[in-house]
Amino acid sequence: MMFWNQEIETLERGKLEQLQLQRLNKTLLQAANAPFYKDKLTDSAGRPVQLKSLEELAGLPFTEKKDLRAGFPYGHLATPRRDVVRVHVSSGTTGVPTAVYHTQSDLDNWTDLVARCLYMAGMRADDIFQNMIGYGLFTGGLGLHYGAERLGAMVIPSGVGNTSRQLSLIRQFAVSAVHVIPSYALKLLDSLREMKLDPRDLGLRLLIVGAEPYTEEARQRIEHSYGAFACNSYGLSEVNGPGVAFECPHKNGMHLWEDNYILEVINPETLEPVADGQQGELVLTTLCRQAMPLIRYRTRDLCTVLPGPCACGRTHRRISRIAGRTDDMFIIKGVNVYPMQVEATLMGFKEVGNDYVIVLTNDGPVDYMTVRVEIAERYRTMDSETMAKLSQRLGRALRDELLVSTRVELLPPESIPAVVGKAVRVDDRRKH
Ligand code: ADP
Ligand code: K
Ligand code: ZN
Repeated sequence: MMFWNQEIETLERGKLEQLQLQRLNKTLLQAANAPFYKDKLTDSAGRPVQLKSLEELAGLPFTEKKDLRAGFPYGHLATPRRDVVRVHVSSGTTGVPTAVYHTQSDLDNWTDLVARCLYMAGMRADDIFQNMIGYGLFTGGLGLHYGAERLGAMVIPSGVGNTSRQLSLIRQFAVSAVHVIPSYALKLLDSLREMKLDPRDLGLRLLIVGAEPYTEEARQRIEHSYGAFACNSYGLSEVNGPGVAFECPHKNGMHLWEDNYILEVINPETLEPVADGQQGELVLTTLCRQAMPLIRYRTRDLCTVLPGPCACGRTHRRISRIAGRTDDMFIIKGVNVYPMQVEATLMGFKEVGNDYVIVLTNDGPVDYMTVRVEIAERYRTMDSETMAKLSQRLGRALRDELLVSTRVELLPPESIPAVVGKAVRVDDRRKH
């Protein structure tokens, strides 16, 4: 058996779209119970908005992160409070928090989606799965936890931190699959080396890697180092968390589950749809949620829809790796730069180690970009002349890719301190 739910995963496009329309209209009725959508989803005569075709969705307004903030805490809740059994709250470090609510049926559905993803990636009931990711308000922990349990795998809820404990658990229980964020999967390689352990000897066969942007180059490094399939996992709390889009073993983009979400890709400036294959902002409409349906939610994540069918037989369309978030972009000397462009260049060099940070500074009106990057352990003893040449080569490669001159500062392995949770790629110290 290749599928968790063959009928849904391979549903013929026409039928899938019929199902979407039917679920969309149900969602519109449900959403209208939320204070935020009440007026937006009723016409002038007070009748609920219902659509005759999926194309008509483009006529409805977007929902944005700032709307969720403005509505905090209950503005987007579409069920009576007594039906809610879980809430996830965003960190709020960048401003007002946002809350996302789930009924029991929402949680069951989310769990089933995650199980579908994991099954697609090759996880089975005989796998031993270590969930090395934050539990609690962050959705990555509980989301993967329940999904893997549903599938029947044995779950070790190790959470984040305490690297030596994590590694002992992996070895003691002969763990076969883990869930990690990419920056930690790379950092872990340094710890393994220090402990004189070969990452391949851990015996992992599957790494579920997601929660933050990373490049194909970083994935290949992870796969090669651990000798395992590093499967890309995408999701966001606002529309559940993990389980939105996931790679199949063909590794050609992530299937986005269109029985649960309607996907659009728009130009973030004009808000017009872009063609398949062109990069834009992913916009999602939920189709199965009760407590907190979202209509045309602007994710701020940039990707493309990949044209053509996938050899695995699933009919749900695929999105590319996320190129970055619209809010990760920085402007330097008038040029727009995404951290992932820097990562893609760096990770292409075998001399480059496992962590980097982009530092932005200024001298009056002139901005400078410095890429501080660790060198790989086996090049630690490089002489100063070779070092200078390497930093020149990196500088040139970055300039060719970004069209901005960049200073490169080479650091010994492990000099950039580890952070708990998602990596911070840009340190903007500019004062204007
Ligand atoms: P926060 O917004 O606080 O980071 P979330 O946990 O909801 O909280 O994070 C979701 C975001 O993480 C996505 O919108 C996306 O930017 C990023 N993300 C998640 N998975 C991936 C992935 N596989 N590739 C790139 N970015 C990802
Ligand atoms: K089991
Ligand atoms: Zn596929």
